[in-house]
Amino acid sequence: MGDDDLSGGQGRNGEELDGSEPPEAGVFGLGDTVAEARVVIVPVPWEATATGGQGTAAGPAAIATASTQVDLFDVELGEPWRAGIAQAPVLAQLEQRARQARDHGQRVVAAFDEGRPTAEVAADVACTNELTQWLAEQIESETDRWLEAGKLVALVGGDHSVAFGSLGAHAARHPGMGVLQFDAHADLRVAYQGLIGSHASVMHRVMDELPQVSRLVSVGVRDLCLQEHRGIVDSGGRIVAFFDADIAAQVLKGESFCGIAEQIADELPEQVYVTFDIDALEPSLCPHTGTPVPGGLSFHQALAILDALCRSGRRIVGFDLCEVAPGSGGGGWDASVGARLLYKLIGYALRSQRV
Ligand SMILES: [Mn+2]
Repeated sequence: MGDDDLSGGQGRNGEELDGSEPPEAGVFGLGDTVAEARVVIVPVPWEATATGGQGTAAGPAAIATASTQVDLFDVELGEPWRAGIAQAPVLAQLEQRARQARDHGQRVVAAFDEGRPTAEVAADVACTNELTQWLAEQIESETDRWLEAGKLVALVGGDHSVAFGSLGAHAARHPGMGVLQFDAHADLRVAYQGLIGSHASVMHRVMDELPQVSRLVSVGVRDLCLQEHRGIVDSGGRIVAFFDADIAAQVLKGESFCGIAEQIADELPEQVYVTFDIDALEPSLCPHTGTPVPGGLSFHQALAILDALCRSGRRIVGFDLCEVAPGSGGGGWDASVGARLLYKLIGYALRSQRV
């Protein structure tokens, strides 16, 4: 379709255009309202406790912008967009409180980095924790509201700590659910730097405060401390880690990745929440994320795991995508990968509803 031909021809999705299509205004260029859409994206531009590079607070907006370039037809998944996908507005007060949390949080992180006594920043720790708790409650009630309305909720962060509220809402509705965590880090630290809402301790918080979560299966982990490793070993099987090094070694020896993906799926119960930290992927796919680590999953390996989950008959009850950071240069690569991964997550989650 030429630029000067606006009256007909084919749209991005290959459909014949007759001028009556809905305005391509929303996420993925769709015109769905949140009321109509089966999938509701909840954007959480929040980044209180970044310890590495910054920028993930800009993730939701960058992904939304990049999403308009994603082809709506997907060779693997067909046409997920037909279910309706819409983005909810950013929660009231969130951006203002996110700025406050970031200012307090950065003072804590700076004191830690400079080796100053944490007592010096006790007030900042308290304020950050209070704001983090406010956010978790807001996200949990907002998520619950969408679940009550029968929506499939896709939370888009923000740093990984924002997943906690969404996990809480889903766990309450699906007792016994499992969590499939894609991540370079275990995120099992206990209140990292005194911050309960640190991105580095979000899974510890989940295991500690959400007894409805029967099992956590982590994939791609390649950066963790001894205490976190002990936490996994001592969890009595409630936490299962497929370390990146082990996966890489198996693949290098010629083992089938599809077989590994099936093993990962088999560790999970019937209902699964997927929490996807983009840094699980190879850093070339997320160069501006806060804490990139060499190694990691390829894009297709991550999808193969989601595919195995669906094939096994398990159901994805909800999911999030966190730590996508567009980078200060304005390059759109991180957001482009993020938007495509988001569309795949939506597609697999929808597919898993039918089985
Ligand atoms: Mn993480």
